Amino acid sequence: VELEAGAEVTDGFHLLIDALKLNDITTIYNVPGIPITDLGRYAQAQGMRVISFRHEQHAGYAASVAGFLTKKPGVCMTVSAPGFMNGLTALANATTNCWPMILISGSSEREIVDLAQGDYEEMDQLAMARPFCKAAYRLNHAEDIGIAVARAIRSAVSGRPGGVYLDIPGAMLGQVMDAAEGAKSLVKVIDPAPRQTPAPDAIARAIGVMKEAKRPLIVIGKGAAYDQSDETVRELVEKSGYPFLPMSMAKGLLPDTHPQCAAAARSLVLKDSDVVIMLGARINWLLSHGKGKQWGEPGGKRFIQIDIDAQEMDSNVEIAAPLVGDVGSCARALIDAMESEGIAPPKEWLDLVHSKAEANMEKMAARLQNNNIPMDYHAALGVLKQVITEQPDTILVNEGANTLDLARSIINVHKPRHRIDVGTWGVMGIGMGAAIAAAIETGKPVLAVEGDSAFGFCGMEVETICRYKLPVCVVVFNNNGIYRGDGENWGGGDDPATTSFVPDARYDKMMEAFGGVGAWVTTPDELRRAVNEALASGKPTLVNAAIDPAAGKESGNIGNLNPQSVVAQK
Ligand code: OXT
Ligand code: ADP
Ligand code: MG
Repeated sequence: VELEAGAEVTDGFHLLIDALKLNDITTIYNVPGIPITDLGRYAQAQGMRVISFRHEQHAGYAASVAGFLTKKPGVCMTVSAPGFMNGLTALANATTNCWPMILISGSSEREIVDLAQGDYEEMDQLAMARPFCKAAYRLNHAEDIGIAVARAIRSAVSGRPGGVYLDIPGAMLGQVMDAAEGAKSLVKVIDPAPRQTPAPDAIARAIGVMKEAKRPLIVIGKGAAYDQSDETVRELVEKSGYPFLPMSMAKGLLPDTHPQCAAAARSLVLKDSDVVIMLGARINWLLSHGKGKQWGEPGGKRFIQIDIDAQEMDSNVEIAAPLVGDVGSCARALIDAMESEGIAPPKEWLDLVHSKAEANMEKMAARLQNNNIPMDYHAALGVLKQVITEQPDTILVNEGANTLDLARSIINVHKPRHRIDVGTWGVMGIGMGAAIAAAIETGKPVLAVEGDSAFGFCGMEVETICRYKLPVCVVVFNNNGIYRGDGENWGGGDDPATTSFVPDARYDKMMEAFGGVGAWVTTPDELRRAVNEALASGKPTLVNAAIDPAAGKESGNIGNLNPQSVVAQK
């Protein structure tokens, strides 16, 4: 580029930052190093929030969760090859969960990489990224930054959201441009995720199915939580009168205490319903693919599916009435069309669901009261349930196996997007990244309920939590292992069982090592006190809760997914 002498100039570093800021992206989840160290520094200097992590996977998870919470792409920034690959897991996880995220990674000299001449951290990152995301772009020239960032944003949030990769060869950052030309090259994305309204005939078809329903159900998924049409969803549920079943991260979109909530009658409603409205939820493994004995008589169901992605229809079972569009527009169109149709489910069905839910809740309530030492999951989760009921603004982060499955059914969620967990892949290690993003993006207190194994995947990020003084209380359910702490060593040698950890490990000391508060608790009362103190003070805290090593089940609620050897020899 020819520059006039004395002209004001800009460069790749600054154009990239300006392009993000122009599109209201104000936070970067980052791990510094060659070639993006100064990019992070300049971003901070230009008023962006740059949150530096200890490992890219957690920066990436944080970015993806920021995407889920805000409907704007969360941005993660990494160095080349190994840093890029550490971030790639999170990018793939974002795409799998339909969350918008942009992974920006520095990369090595194109000329050297393409000739495989052994550059510093050489890797063809663009090619590597492609299968793991919705779209992948490389930026070779500073004058293309505006368009590249615009494409990345639109790709991440439009249609079904997902991960986008943006490859930044280090040399591009140093390219110089005339400042005025540079400013003109930037693009502000207009209407990045246009609303998609369903066709009237598709709505009429859905109403036709609803009119014949005797035992209807609405399954609400995290696509609906993402859409943020909270009031419209509530109106659809309440005007239809249908019982609703929230998927894990859709809990709280309507409060779990809502009279139409069928969470505590899950088996019954899946088996006995005749018409099911899927609202931003895929019929995947989490719903047994819509088949099998969980779903009752084969052919006994008709599905109405609301999804932004037309390709999702008939993925596992026939969809009688596909409604392709965003949740808010589809729900609104259904509500408007329903008014004149007198849609109301038979009272016997509602009574049946209600009485099953009540019975399950009563059974559960009794189990939460116990004072066993060591604590079991129910006693400890009973305490946390009460804490969240008293402080419903707290965002709950949750991972583990038993710690996850039991917390999901025990802890009521009262507000939309106030529960973040392992998502579609059941991934361990999302907890600290999710907690950090939740605190940064919402400013609310966060309670992260973690299995001791789950915590181990991301535990070093407690330093990040302390460094940024985030109001995060981590509770580690310490049962000395994966699923259970009393695992057997089938080989009979001296090594610990494959699922066991050092017993009574003092994870609380990790938090203390970085200036946070640590507590080791063995009773429900101690747990309650420690968590309440943490939430009141807003100080980074780790409560290490001793849980009975014999209390858990193999793989929690999904033990049926474990293959069995026919050779019983151990
Ligand atoms: O109706 P019925 O009678 O059936 O009863 C249901 C509800 O009606 C009722 N219910 C209630 N009753 C009363 N009151 C209320 N309020 C209420 N609400 C509900 O309760 C039952 C159950 O209801 P639920 O929970 O809604 O339904 P269910 O049947 O469980 O739902 C099915 C699913 C599939 C939707 C649900 O189970 C689900 O969402 N599951 C997600 C499971 C998941 O993703 N698990 C995580 C992965 S497990 C495994 O892979 C692990 N690994 C391997 C690994 C992973 N994952 N990642 C990586 C990167 N590397 C390795 C590892 C290492 S887990 C793991 C670590 C585990 O150890 P930890 O130490 O961390 O954890 P601990 O186990 O605690 O030791
Ligand atoms: P859950 O795990 O809660 O069941 P899934 O992640 O399986 O939910 O499904 C979410 C679905 O929501 C995806 O199929 C996705 O295409 C869809 N989706 C995402 N955003 C929207 C939106 N704004 N409107 C409609 N559907 C959406
Ligand atoms: Mg455990």
